[in-house]
Amino acid sequence: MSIFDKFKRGLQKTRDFVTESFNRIAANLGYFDEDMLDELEMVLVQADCGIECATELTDSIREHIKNTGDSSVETVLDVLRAGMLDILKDVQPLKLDPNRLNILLMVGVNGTGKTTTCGKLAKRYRDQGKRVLMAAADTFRAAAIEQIKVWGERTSTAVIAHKTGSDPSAVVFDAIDAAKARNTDVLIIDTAGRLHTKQNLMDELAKIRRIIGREAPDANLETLLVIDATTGQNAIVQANAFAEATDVTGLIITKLDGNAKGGVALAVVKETNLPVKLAGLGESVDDLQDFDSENFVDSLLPDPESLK
Ligand SMILES: Nc1nc2c(ncn2[C@@H]2O[C@H](COP(=O)(O)OP(=O)(O)OP(=O)(O)O)[C@@H](O)[C@H]2O)c(=O)[nH]1
Ligand SMILES: [Mg+2]
Repeated sequence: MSIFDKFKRGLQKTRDFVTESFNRIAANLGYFDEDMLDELEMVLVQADCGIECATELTDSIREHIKNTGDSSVETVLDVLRAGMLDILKDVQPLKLDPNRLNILLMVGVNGTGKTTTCGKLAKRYRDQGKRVLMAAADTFRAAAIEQIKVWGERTSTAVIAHKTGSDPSAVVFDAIDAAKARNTDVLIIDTAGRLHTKQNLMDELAKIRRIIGREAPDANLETLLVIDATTGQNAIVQANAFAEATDVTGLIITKLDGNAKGGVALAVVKETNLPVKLAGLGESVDDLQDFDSENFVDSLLPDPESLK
């Protein structure tokens, strides 16, 4: 399956919603008037693009219509597409540095898909022939260590783990030690889900970061905030809080396949200016893709052929 097909399959619910809305609003007319543009703005809000984004996108359509007099459905769709691509212009895929240890630190609130994404990434890099190690630095939940070990078995990746309740920074310390000894290419660190409002948990994350800075100062560190697309606009609040507490270098947006709210990627990028690096498009090990703006936008918006 091509990458475009994977995005299309994952974002089908959002695309169906947007396509139906386009057809409902502009049915039989073939053009957009002011009221219809207001409706389109609401559709974008419902697809979770965020009010700011939705306003910016529809304003640029209004501007275009004013300048050209062309309000055809095809043109509106083209301008909308260009506006979305502009918001996502700084997206960059996750790159490993081949000459040093790469550390991927996964952070985020509970249940966003951190552990699953660790497993998917381990699979990706194992398939590329890299030396991969995982660290079970979620010592908070009893089942968490077991869960990452299962992913370790599934992907033939070694997992450094301590007991439940132990200090996650100590796990990270040992994992870095092991990574150096084993000449590891990629160390993937799973951490506990934490509410961005709980200061002690955010402090724990800062401690993990200090350990990495001290023990692996030369490593290429990516702190990846995992965001669940189905949490809606709360994702923005989380992203801002995490970005403040730790130097987040990129976003991973998971569960884009989950509902018709795929637009949240636009809202989060607009609000945080952080690059989206990866997209989670399903629960299986291969359902992780480099975030690709063109594929994303083309999967979110109606296929011009499907417009009545
Ligand atoms: N549909 C879908 N489900 C996903 C995706 N990524 C993760 N999940 C599911 O989301 C649920 C939670 O995933 P975990 O990986 O355990 O999340 P976590 O962030 O590690 O959770 P905590 O450790 O409790 O904070 C699981 O049922 C996963 O299968 C995705 O991209 N799409
Ligand atoms: Mg987890």
